[in-house]
Amino acid sequence: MARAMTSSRSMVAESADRFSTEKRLAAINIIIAFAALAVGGLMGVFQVLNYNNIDLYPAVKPVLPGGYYQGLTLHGVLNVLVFTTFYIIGFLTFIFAKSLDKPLVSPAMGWATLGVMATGLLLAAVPLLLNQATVMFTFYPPLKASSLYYIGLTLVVAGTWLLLLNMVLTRNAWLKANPGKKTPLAAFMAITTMAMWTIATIGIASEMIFLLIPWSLGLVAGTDVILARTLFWFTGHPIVYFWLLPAYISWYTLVPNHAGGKLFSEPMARVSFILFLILSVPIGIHHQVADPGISEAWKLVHATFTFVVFFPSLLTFFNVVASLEYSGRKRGGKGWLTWIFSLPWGKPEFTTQVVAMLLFAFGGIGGLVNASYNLNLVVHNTSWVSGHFHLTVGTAVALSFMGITYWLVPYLTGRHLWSRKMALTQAWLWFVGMGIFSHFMHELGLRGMPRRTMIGGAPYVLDNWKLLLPFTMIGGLLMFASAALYYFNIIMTISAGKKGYNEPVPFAKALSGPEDTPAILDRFTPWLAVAAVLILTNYGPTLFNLVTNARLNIPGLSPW
Ligand code: HAS
Ligand code: CU
Repeated sequence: MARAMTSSRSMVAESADRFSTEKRLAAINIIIAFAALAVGGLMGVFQVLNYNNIDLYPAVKPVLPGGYYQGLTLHGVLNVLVFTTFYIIGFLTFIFAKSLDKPLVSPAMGWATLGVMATGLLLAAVPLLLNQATVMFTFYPPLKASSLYYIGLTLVVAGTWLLLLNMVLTRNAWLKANPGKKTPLAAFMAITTMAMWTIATIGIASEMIFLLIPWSLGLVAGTDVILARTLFWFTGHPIVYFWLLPAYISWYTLVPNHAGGKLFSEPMARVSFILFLILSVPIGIHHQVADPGISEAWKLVHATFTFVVFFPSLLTFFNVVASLEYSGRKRGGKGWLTWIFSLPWGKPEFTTQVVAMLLFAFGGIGGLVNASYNLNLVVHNTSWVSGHFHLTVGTAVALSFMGITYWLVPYLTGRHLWSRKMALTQAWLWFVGMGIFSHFMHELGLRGMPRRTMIGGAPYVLDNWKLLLPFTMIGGLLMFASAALYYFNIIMTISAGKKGYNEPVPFAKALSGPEDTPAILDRFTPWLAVAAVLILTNYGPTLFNLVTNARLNIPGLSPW
């Protein structure tokens, strides 16, 4: 932490400007995020080696007494809870304020956000490292962790609520000073993301406060497993859009500028985000198709709505590719598809994010398979699902977040990126490594390989898995090499990058911008009302049934 604070201080070279608080907050959050990813990512390498019977866990037993499953828990928690959340809070704080051209009204609340989240992280880290919380990032009961783990994660979530409050107050002040103006696109998207997320967290907060924390403290003897899972997925599905939407903010409001062009349509971009606000939460039961205790009818309703939430991503697909085509043609590109070659492939911040998009198209299509009621029964709990989320959160999100730092770290430090070539190599290595890894994880899942299972040394490994497992290792090692290049390049940038970087935040203009945006696409209340109605109809009966029939009688298990 102390080291993080010192380097963040050096990252914020030009301190005395209007946005110094936002810049510091962005820097510290992003440092914590990437520190978490370093450890979480390393655990991934251990897993893929274990798949291939290279078992490194005995060698690290003093620090990782829980072996494979403790490593897997760290992999999930650090990568998809800590890396994502801290990065997102830092990035959104910064991009929101810069896009409004107005600092947050309460810097103190900004620091409190970080303070509460960091305290939560420290509390959760203790049992995680002591092997007292080896319950995976989904912490399904009856697996039972130390209460510090649940309390810590709850604090991380509660800290994020403060950012929404700060954003709303800041936007209100901005609207007063700018009557009749539309909220700038990136700021609008940042608030929408935080509003969606805050509604989504009602599930996990209730699960923690009413079930898991009292249970882990010994105040109640048991818990209700299905109620706990249902509250978890109330948050656990929309959390994936909480991870994705900040990447979308970059694809819409920054990447068209990196590409040398403009965003195709701002109104369409707003429609996409409003649809996410409405539709992200009331579909979480698609993670529980195989669970008992929930009626088939509601499972089908949630599956159907999942197909509807495909639509805002298809809008994004169209809008982003149209923006890229505009840029490619503006740069002299011709032909149906050959304009693609005129895009600025030598720019790391551009290429990193566009290759992330390419893999995301496949991750998205796989999502449709998951969402189909009958097909879900084939892929659920197999390594297919791990293949799916490594393309989505592991690439669309994580690789885009790296791509963003290729301009943001120079912006925050005033130093040029140390090596652009190394950055480009990093992006393509991730693309190839992840492409191989996730393809074979999908295929192994179809052949019945379970997820979240120590495959190395297992007696039931089928011959037709053995043929494919080495490819997961090749993919994993390529990603490891990519990550090593990333960290090396960023550390060299901060410590030895050429001074004198002085570019503005690269916001893109739009071909069809605020002037074409109807007022309803800059409002929140009507859409929040629609969201509330859909959540009540889609979750109301199931939750009512589970709560009224809840029996807190399942004791905890800590089998590690
Ligand atoms: Fe998912 C399971 C369904 C998206 C993450 N998902 C998971 C889990 C995770 C996860 C972590 O219905 C496992 C949770 C656990 O531990 O159990 N998912 C979907 C669907 C979508 C989807 C329908 N998932 C995501 C995203 C994630 C994510 C995004 C993280 C960020 N997922 C499911 C289901 C399950 C599930 C079931 C449960 C499975 C089970 O049984 O356990 C959709 O939202 C996807 C829409 C995406 C698209 C792609 C659009 C493409 C774009 C890029 C275009 C640009 C290009 C560039 C191609 C339609 C926007 C062109 C370039 C040029 C040069 C021209
Ligand atoms: Cu989901």
